Amino acid sequence: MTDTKTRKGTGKPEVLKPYGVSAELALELMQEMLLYRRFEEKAEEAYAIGKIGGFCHLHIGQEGACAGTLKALREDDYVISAYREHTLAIAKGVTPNAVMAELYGRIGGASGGKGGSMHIFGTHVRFMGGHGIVGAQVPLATGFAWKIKYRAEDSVAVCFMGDAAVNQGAFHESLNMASVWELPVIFVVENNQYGMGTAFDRVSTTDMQQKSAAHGVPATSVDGQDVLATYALFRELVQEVRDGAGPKFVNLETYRFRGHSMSDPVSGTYRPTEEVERRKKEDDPIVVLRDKLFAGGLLDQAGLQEMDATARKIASEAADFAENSPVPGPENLYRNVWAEVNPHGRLFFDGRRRD
Ligand SMILES: Cc1ncc(C[n+]2csc(CCOP(=O)(O)OP(=O)(O)O)c2C)c(N)n1
Ligand SMILES: [Mg+2]
Repeated sequence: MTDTKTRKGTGKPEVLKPYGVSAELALELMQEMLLYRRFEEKAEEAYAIGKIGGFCHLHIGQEGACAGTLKALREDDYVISAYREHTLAIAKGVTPNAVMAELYGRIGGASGGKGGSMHIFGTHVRFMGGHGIVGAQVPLATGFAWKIKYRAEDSVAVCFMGDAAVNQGAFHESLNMASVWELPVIFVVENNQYGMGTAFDRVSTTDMQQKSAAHGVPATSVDGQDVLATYALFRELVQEVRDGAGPKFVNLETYRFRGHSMSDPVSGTYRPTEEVERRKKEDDPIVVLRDKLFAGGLLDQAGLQEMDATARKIASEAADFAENSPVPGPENLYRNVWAEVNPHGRLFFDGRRRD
C-alpha cells in the first residue's frame, strides 16, 4: 500500500517484543487502520450529502478489530459478518473501489450495486457478506467450517458478530454443532457494549466470556483497541484451529465512535456523551498504535502524515470511482437471483471481481 520501509525508524523495537510483531507488520497495520478510518469518513461525508442512501453502519472506532484479526488469515480462509462490514470486506481483499461503489448502489459495486451497505460480498476472496439479520451469519459460518472439514481442507472460517447476536437461538445452535463436530471456526464477538440503544448488561445476566461455556467452546477476551494484542491472539488461535483444535470463541472488546447507523445520534440517551468522548480520547485504536510506534522510534509525525495522505487518497479515489460508475440498469433485475450455469455446465454464483 505504501513504502513502509522508508518509515522504519532507528529506535527500539522492544516496544513490539511482547507481541512478537515486526516493525514492518506494525506499520502495515497502522496504514490499514488509517485507510479504514478515512474510507468510513468518506462514506459518512457522501451519505450526508445524499450520495449514499438506505442503511449505513460505520465501523469507526473498531478498526483494530478489523486489521488485527484479518491480518492473521490467509486468502482461502472464510470471513463472514453482520452489516457493519465495509472495512472487513476491504481487509479480506475486496477493493475499496468496489466497496464504495456498492455503498453508492452502482454497477461497479461488490454486489453489482444491488446489495448496498449491509450486503457486501467478495466470494472470490471468500468474503461471504454482509448480513442484516442479527445472528444470521452464525449458522452460515458453521456451514463453511463443515465444508472445510468435509473436504479435508486446512482453511478456517471466521465469523464476526455484534454483542446482540449472542442472545439469538441461531448462535447457540451453531456453537453446539460446531463443538460436537469439532469444526474449524472462530466465533468473534465485536463487543462494542451496545446493540442499537441497548446496553449489553441490560439484556444479559451473564458476561460475554461465559456465552460459549455451555457448548464447551473455549473463550478468550482481548482488548480490540490494541491492534497488536488482537493480531497476536489471532495468529495463535488461527493456527490452533487450522491444526484441528476445534471451534473457539473470542470476546473482542471494542467501542463504536459513531451512532448505531447514519440515522442515529452519536450518543443519545442510551450512552452518555462523556463516555463516548472519554473512549474516543483514551481508546482510539489508531492513537494507541501511533503512541507505541512513536515511543519505539518506528514512526514520526512526518511518516504518519505520509501514511494518512495515502489513506485519504485511496478513499477519495474510491469515491470518484463510485461517482463514475453507472447505476444498474433494468437488465440486471433478474441477475443474481438464481445460480447461473457457466459454459462448462457448472453452477456458479457471480463472485467475480469488480474494480
Ligand atoms: C433478528 C433481528 N432482530 C432485530 C434486528 C434489528 N437490529 C438491527 S441492528 C440491531 C442491534 C445489533 O447490535 P449488535 O449485534 O451489538 O451489533 P452492532 O450494531 O453493535 O455492531 C438490531 C436489534 C435485526 N436486524 N435482526
Ligand atoms: Mg454491539
